[in-house]
Amino acid sequence: MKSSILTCISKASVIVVLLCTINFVLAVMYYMSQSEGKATFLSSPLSRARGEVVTAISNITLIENASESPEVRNDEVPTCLETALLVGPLQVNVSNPVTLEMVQKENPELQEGGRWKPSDCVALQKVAIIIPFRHRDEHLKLWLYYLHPILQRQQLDYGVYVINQNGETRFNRAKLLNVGFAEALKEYDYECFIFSDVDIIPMDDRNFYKCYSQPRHIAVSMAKWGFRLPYYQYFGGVSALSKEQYMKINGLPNNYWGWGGEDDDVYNRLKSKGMSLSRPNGLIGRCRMIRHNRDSHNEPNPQRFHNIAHTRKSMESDGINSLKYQVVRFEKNQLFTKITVDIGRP
Ligand code: UDH
Ligand code: MN
Repeated sequence: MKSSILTCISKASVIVVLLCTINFVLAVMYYMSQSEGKATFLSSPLSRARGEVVTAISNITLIENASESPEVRNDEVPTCLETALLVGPLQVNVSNPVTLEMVQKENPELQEGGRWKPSDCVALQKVAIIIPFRHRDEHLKLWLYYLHPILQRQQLDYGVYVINQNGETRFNRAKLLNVGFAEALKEYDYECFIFSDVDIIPMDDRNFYKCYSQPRHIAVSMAKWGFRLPYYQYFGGVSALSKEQYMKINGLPNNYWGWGGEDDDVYNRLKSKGMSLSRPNGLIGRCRMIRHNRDSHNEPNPQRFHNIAHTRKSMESDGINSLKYQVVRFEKNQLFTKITVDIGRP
């Protein structure tokens, strides 16, 4: 009985050993077949393609890494932070004379024609500053002296256009401004237009020379009116219109010869197209106007009251769509572009 049990156990062990051996052989065969499959897979076109994808990804990664290095980051220029360089209230002393050489020296980065834009960030807006002009060289020097540094602190991509009325015919401020709009657009893709008298200087650099969702009145608070508006509808002195706002009102009127009324006409145009005014507050909006006598050939225009009463009708046919002029001289210096223009006579 005992020996038959032993025989049974030894038979069972032989079977177990046999099974183990078979299992081992099968496992080895399976492993080999797997590694062969892997080898085939790696050498297949698909595996090469994958290899390339991997390479491509590692290239992209390399590029991304490279973009984090300072050299390449310069290509991804950030938008300017608009308040970064502002100083707030400014001392404006217009009784100290300045020279163009002084202005030039203090603004070495200006490009020909009075152009400038920030070098380390993308400007807030492309702004053309249009100044109606005749025989005001002393005022222009002061304007350039004060405004260039302000416009640079406001980080605008800007150009200064002085539109000089040729000859001694009666002055026409608004028509000169229309010429400035047309001429500036021939040069650059400006999106905002500042129409500024040559004798008004802002006293706070937080008063942006840029455009807003509504037409912007900039010279809102002047000493000569006790630092308040002369009347609520006043839109004179310095104002800003985007290209779209300007086109919507058919530009400015061409038929105001002599002093006065053209700014009220623009206000009427804006109102008739359903726009409202945007303004800085009375503190930030403080401006200094250089004192002066009335110029010759710019007497108050007696027709202005009649014209203002008919803006709604006249604006359709009088404006940028009817502008005619002849450029007499086109000059560029470091501080501004001067366009001398024949705008005809009344
Ligand atoms: N402008 C010129 N030359 C002229 C006339 C006007 O350049 O001969 C331009 C200049 O940009 C000026 C703007 O047009 O800033 C407006 O004209 P203005 O300065 O004569 O207008 P303002 O409302 O005149 O300042 C008010 C008359 C001042 C008389 C005050 C007498 N005490
Ligand atoms: Mn003036």
